[in-house]
Parts: sequence; C-alpha cells; structure tokens
Amino acid sequence: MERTFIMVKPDGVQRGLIGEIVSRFEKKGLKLVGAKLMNVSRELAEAHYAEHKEKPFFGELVDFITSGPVFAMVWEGNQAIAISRSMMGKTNPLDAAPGTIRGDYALSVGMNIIHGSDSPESAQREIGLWFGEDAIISYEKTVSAWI
Ligand code: DAT
Ligand code: MG
Repeated sequence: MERTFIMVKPDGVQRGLIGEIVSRFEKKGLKLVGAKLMNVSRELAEAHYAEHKEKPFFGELVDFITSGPVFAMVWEGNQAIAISRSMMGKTNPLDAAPGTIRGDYALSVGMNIIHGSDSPESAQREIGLWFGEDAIISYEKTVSAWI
C-alpha cells in the first residue's frame, strides 16, 4: 500500500475544481487519509519545490503557489503514486492527454491545476513536509476488498 501527496494548486481552488478532483480520486478507488485547505508560506513553497531551486521558473513557481489557498491531500492505495501521476497527465497541459486532469482543465504549464508526488521518496518527503505522519488518518474501508 502506498501513500502520495496531492495538492490542488491555487488556480484549481479559484476555479472551483476541488470537488471534481477529489471525486476523480475517490471514484478511482484511492482512500483519502489527509486533507486541508491552507495558505502556503514562502518557506514551505521553497522547501516543497527545492529540487527546482536553480530553474529559471523557480521564483514564478513560488509566487504562484503562495498566491492563494491550496487544497493539500494524502491519498492511499495500491500504486497510489504512479496511478495519481497518470490521472494528472503530463506537466505541460499541451502534452497531457484528454481524460487526465491537466488534459481536461489546464492550458499552461505555469497553471496546471494539480501537484502529485513523483516517487516513493518524494511522497514520503512531501507528506512529512505538508502533514507529518501524526496528521494522517488511518482507517479501514469495508469496500477495499473489491478494489
Ligand atoms: P510536475 O508538477 O508534473 O511534477 P515538475 O516537478 O517538473 O512537474 O515541475 C513542477 C512545477 O513547476 C510544474 O507543475 C509547473 C512548473 N514548471 C515546470 N516546468 C516549467 C517550465 N518550463 N516553465 C514554467 N513552469 C514550469
Ligand atoms: Mg514534480
């Protein structure tokens, strides 16, 4: 069983897409084990995107993520990390297939609606950064045997 960190970015919150995105993950069969609407400090944004610190778009990226509330979540399930990435679609919405979240709702790489961890290492790091293990809710769903 894997956990992944998923975030509806400020553009997705502003456009009223939280419900649509949560619904897609629920219907897929993943289990929600953490969620919060929050403003993001510069410090948290810079730590979250530390791997991109040297990129030319880093400043813009931090400005964007701190520009309004985000909806941060942790989802759990078999292969949750890879499955979430495929549901999101490619980073650049121009390359994201129709039917994916970015393919259906985004037009630009700067505002691409959603973040999802890209590996087990980044999932663990990001869950620790945004939630901490104590804030994750462990519970059983009786339907899980059917998924
Ligand atoms: P992803 O969000 O698919 O994991 P990433 O980790 O490569 O993609 O980049 C993080 C975010 O940075 C991405 O969602 C949007 C922004 N970004 C990436 N490449 C960019 C570029 N060439 N110009 C502007 N923003 C970019
Ligand atoms: Mg990434």
